[in-house]
Amino acid sequence: MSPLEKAQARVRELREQINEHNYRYHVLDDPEVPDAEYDRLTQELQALEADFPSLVTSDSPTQRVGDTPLDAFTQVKHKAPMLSLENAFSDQELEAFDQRLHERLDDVAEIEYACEPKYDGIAVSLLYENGKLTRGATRGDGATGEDITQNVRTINTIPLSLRGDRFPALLEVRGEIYMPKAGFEKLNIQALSEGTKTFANPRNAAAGSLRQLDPKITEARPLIMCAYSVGVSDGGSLPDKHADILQQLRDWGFLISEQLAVVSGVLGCVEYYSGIAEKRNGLAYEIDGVVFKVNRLDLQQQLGFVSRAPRWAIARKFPAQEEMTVLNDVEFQVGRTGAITPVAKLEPVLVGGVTISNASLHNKDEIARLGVKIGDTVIVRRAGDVIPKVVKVVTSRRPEDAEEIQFPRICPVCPAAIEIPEDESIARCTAGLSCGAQLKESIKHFCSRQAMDIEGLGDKLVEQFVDQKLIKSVADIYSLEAEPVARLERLGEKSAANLVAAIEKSKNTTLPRFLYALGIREVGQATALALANYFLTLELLAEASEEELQNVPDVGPVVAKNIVEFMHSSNNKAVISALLKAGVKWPKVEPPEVDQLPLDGQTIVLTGTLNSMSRDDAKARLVALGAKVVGSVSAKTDKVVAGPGAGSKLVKAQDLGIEVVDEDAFLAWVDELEAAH
Ligand code: I6G
Repeated sequence: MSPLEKAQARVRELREQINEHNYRYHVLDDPEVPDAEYDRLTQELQALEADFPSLVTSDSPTQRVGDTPLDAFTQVKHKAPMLSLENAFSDQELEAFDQRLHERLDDVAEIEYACEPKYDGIAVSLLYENGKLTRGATRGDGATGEDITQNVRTINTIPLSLRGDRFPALLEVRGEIYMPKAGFEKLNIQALSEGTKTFANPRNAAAGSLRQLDPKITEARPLIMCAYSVGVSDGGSLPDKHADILQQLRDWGFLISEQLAVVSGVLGCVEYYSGIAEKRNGLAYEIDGVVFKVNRLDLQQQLGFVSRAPRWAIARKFPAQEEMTVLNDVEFQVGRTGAITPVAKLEPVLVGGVTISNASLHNKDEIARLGVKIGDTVIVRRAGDVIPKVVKVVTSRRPEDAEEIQFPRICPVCPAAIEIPEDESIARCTAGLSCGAQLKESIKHFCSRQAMDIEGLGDKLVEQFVDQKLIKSVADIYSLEAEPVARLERLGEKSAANLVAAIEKSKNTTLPRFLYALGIREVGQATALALANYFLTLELLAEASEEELQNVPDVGPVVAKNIVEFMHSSNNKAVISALLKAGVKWPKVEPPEVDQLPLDGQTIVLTGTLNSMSRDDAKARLVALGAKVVGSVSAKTDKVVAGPGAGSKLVKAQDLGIEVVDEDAFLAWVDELEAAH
């Protein structure tokens, strides 16, 4: 064998192996070899192709990314129109659809439906000629789309050549290209840190990634294609049921939905819809509904089409997660530590089945990033359990009299001034507990589950007690009596008695809980625990100097200063002494055993929104592992967990070279630590 023949044989072998590994990894989700082996095979193939350029073919796995950016996308006419789907927004509309089909198919007792999630992405058409990918196009207007061949080639779930050999000579595969939620979040975090444009949702991110003239940019984006039908096929045969065609596509190398199911009758469809609706938040990708298709192709043919949609398919849509509304005003809320949060007051709008009239605007930076003004039409998004968010301004609808959002100079609740510390984006009221809002929030914090844990003394009740001047400081909680409480709050005798009993019970606490409940700035649960373990008594802690405090693990100069200021304030001294006098007590603190927790000594910042859990829960898990969770990024921060909406903290972390992880990486990390501990 000549060297060229030898190379040719090896190249063929390597391509087969690489394609097979790629298929197992991306389509079957069942990789057989570690990534390192895959990389070695690819490198060997690259080297051989470099030595023997005549062996390079366009479907080689090394040829996914082209070198030359396009000047513009060209228009392509689809071989068969890409239709749209009829929508159903209720079970009744779905039943009516099934009923209509029965009227046309009078000899079918119950219709079998193939069910798939409707991915929230971009519909594409992929043309295969003699098994080779020759063209990728967007749906466009259904008749004509844009040629995005260079870009679709970079997507690993799109085979450059079909597997096996029993495929039609001409095959047009259709599907949806989408960006998984995790990839979208990572992309936005990166964009924030680089100061480039963020995307409002994964669908826009997928669309933006596909509309790149330079395929290298598309390649760097986490895109997936899920095949959902065959548009045209010629010179070969296909199975006679839709679900079997999808299985066939899978064998040819395409990813199909892992949620594909076949059900019987409309009741089966309704059940499938509610099953997917329940799973929706936990799916790795966004979907906006489910699609039902008559499974038998002969019945599909009998049913035919109405105008631009098949009669045999319907999309049962979820309530939309994004809606347009008007920003009527911005209010400023004051938190426990005086932090001022701008809250968008929106023209009420139904989003995902819930009426939204408020959405957080986070801080000054976020307002600047959005470029939002009062009077603007905005897009609000409520995905999963996440707090509603303003994601975009529809600038084309900006009224002439749109007003700039002015941060107040005076606290919206009390007469104190507001200051914005340098290098922070957070504005604060400077009044401390004499500010009614901070008082309410600190009492709520004092009563909360992780602090004094007073069952039944929830936020609403605290607000009423403060408004009615029954409580002027946390110490007043312990002089509440059942009879006036029952009378004043119309709580009823029994609830009032229960509340007083819960207050009584909370007197037996622990020193770490008590310290945390005091609400000293930047003293979270982990710091409170570290302080208790170091000083053992409240008296010793109260007398400690800033210098001594900094001997406590993770207490830096800022926290030490906060503690000293707090303990030296005559108002706070009086409150603490009243609490002790009321009978708040805790068992003697024993010096801790030296057994270390896995995150002892680590300082972590959570920023942005988490999808799978609340920030409190994330924090509790970290604290239980020994970490200290703080609110601001500094050189002492070990790690930053950044979700969507992360702003200045993320940028600061990047500037300081601090490790930043997304929610997925965070979960994997704590899961591992918890399992090992
Ligand atoms: O837009 C679509 C999404 C998903 C579809 C579709 C689909 O199947 C799962 N199927 C058809 C036939 C069409 N649009 C026209």
